[in-house]
Amino acid sequence: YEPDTGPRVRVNQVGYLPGGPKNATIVTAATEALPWRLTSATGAVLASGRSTPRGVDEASGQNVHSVDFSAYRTAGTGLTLVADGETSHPFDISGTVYDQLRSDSLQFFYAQRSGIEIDGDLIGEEYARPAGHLGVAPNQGDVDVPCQAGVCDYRLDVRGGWYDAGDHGKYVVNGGLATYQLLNTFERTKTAATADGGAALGDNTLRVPERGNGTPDILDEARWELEFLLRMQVPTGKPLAGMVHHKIHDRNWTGLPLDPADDPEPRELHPPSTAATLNMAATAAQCARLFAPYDAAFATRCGTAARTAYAAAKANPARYASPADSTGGGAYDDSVVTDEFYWAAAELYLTTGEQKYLTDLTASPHHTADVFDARGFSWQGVAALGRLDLATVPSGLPAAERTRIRASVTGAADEYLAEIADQAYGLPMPGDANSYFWGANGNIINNAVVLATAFDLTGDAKYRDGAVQAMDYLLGRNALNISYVTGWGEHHAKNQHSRMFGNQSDPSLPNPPAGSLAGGANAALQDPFVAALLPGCEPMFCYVDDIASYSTNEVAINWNSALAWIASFLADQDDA
Ligand code: 9MR
Repeated sequence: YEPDTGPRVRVNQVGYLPGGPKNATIVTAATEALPWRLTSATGAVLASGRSTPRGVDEASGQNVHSVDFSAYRTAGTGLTLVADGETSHPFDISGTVYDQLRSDSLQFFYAQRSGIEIDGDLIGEEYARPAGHLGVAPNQGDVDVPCQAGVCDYRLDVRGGWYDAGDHGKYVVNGGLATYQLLNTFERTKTAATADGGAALGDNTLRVPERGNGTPDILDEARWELEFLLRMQVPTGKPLAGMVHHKIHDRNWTGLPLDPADDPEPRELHPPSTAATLNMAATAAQCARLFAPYDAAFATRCGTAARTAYAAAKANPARYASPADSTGGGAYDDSVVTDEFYWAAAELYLTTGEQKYLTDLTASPHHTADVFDARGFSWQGVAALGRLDLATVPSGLPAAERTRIRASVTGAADEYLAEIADQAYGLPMPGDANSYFWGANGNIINNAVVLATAFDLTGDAKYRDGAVQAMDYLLGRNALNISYVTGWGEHHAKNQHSRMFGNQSDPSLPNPPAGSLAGGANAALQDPFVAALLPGCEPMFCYVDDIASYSTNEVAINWNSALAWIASFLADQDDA
């Protein structure tokens, strides 16, 4: 199998910010510097220079050169980069390249909503669908859901929330990360200079049914999941009261395609877990402080739930979801929860200012540890979430502590910058196969989030420029010459694995909406389709835009939440 990788000059197919970095990669046999030229839509030469030979790139196995045309800063559309007899895909230079990506990436969450009719007037008629999983036949959930055998003797109403990904499961652990990132995208507008007070994320900025209700739409979207997370809590008077069920999903795996409203499988609650309980505690604590100005009663409900969940987790610190529990839904197992404790204590401290949470926070092994992994934070490793919020959200932390915490963010960002400089494709991850795993596109963005936060803290443009380079990789500057975001770039992913979208499985279905991110190259080839198609692939080539490949090409809330965060940050960079 030979993928069609198009022109050998690789660019960010969407575009570059006028004052930002402008980098490209040439795949070539040449070992000496090559001349390049930047051309306008009419063929005029706008800039020219010589490439830098980089040798063989570890992640792709290709001999490559890099091109830096950052010095050219004039806006334009339909530009191309020409080198070695090849013309790149066209791109723009514009201060608004990312503006629409902010709303497109957030729109994905509305498309993933469970328990509500999806309104075609808001999202496009092709995406309209009836409410799923409200207990209307043939659905069997999610308003009166029993537990798996032997897990509990009660039933819960756990309607709502977002479908996790291409399946119809709803997992508290992963929902927690996505909710954090949406809430944090909003919270950033309160502290970041370039966010201009958050007007772009206010009410009436997204196509959601709640628009115009006086609450910022991104909070309305996050609330759809928060209400679900709160419903997953074990009721008072029951065993493990205050803990949170790990997940709810179908008893058996279903096939593609399947409209949520047509899913006939029994739905079941899986055992409460410490990780899920702390994910709810952390995000409910964020909810309590962010909703206070808009809906005091909801903020109070969140605050109470966060406190009771945290206390329950402390009383039950080692209830782990089983790695074997992956029939009908993903396992999302995690047997190290010290990071979840740290994150939840941080959020509760930031919300309440109470000493007991500060005590737990400072006693955590993560408080002084390096929490920023070279390969990004994820649903399983969440200490960075607490650290980023401690660095950015105003609190009563002593000044020296705050300084130390902020220095840990910029220190990690410096390491990601060094990695970017090392990579011929400019991504902030090491070049070996270990960086290409299931959902790594989300982790790549999460490293960009750390870079962007370092920029917010310091105003030093090198950090913003690092975040931009990470996006270059996702939007086309890569070995496959593909943009991993549907609808964005000349050649983009559009056949992501999903039961709800995808005309590869049913010609009457639309592909995922614009702004949907694919999981990305995964050298472990963890689905039968890529295992058969791509044996021996170089890491950056271990991806295919086919609906069958769930381990490289699925949509998911945790990677789209990363995309929404960074798109919102980049849309704010008007001066770059
Ligand atoms: O993103 C998850 C990845 O980190 C795991 O390695 C993988 C296998 O357990 O599962 C991924 O999450 C999937 C989940 O299990 C079920 N819904 C779809 C998720 C995205 O592919």
